[in-house]
Amino acid sequence: LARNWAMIPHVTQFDEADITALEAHRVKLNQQNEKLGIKVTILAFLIKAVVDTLKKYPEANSSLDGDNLVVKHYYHIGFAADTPNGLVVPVIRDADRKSVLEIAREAAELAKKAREGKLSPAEMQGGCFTISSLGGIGGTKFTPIINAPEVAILGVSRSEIRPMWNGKAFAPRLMLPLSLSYDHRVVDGAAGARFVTYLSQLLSEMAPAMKVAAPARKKPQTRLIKWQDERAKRVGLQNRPAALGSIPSPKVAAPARKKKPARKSAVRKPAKKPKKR
Ligand code: CAO
Repeated sequence: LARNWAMIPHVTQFDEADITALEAHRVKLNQQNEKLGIKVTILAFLIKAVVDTLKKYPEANSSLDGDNLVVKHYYHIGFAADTPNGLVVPVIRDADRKSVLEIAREAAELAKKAREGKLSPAEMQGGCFTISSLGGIGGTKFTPIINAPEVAILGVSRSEIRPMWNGKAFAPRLMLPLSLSYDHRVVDGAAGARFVTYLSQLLSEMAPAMKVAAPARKKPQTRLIKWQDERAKRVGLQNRPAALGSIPSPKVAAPARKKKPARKSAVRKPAKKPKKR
């Protein structure tokens, strides 16, 4: 770290994300998955949001190899773990292909192994970007040191409820402090600011999006139908059940046909006999 601090021109950009909705979603998710024994902390959401931000700003997903900049198209995200033997950085590989629950489970397993000193070298190699979360300990802001050969690192401090102006009044919001340190040879100041602004927006907005896509636990079929109804509403397909695939949806299914009464014209009166003269 001392070498990185001395050799890399660091700039740290600070921001904060409104995670009020995300925190409510996290608490609910943990209640739903209590029996599975998976505890989701904000770290798992941060990893997901960082992956999406790296996709939008790929220069932060790179490394300097001499005069060459190697931009990566995979997303192995490291997270700093505090252990009795010092700092280690286990890596969640292919985080873009994993769900929040999978990431939470893997991060907890890796953190446990790290504390027990049982991480293999392979589990600490190949990272593209690192997150250093000190939120569980405390503090308001800090400047993380880049984990070379990566070119950026995200520091996360403790969230707190603060009064935020919403245009009409102050409202209590849960704010998460973020600090992005980046290698100024690779990432310009404007790009660094855009990166952390985009990340902050994603964290603020990701909870409603996840509610729709949340994996069903007890009654998957029912949830799937609900999800399809949501999708139908969004794309205006309520009246076109065929477009929703083969699973019947209670809202979009055609109502059962009633038996039609016999048509009047079917009951014919006998033709009048001509009168005898
Ligand atoms: N704000 C408020 N609370 C937070 C939080 C945040 N930003 N981040 C975590 N918490 C809470 C968690 O929800 C959890 O609360 P409960 O116990 O009530 O459920 C508690 O703090 C402890 O979380 P944790 O730290 O055990 O779990 P995590 O997934 O957030 O972090 C790990 C895991 C391994 C990153 C962390 O334990 C750790 O080692 N952090 C230190 C990293 C470090 O040393 N960085 C410095 C490197 S130099 O740049």
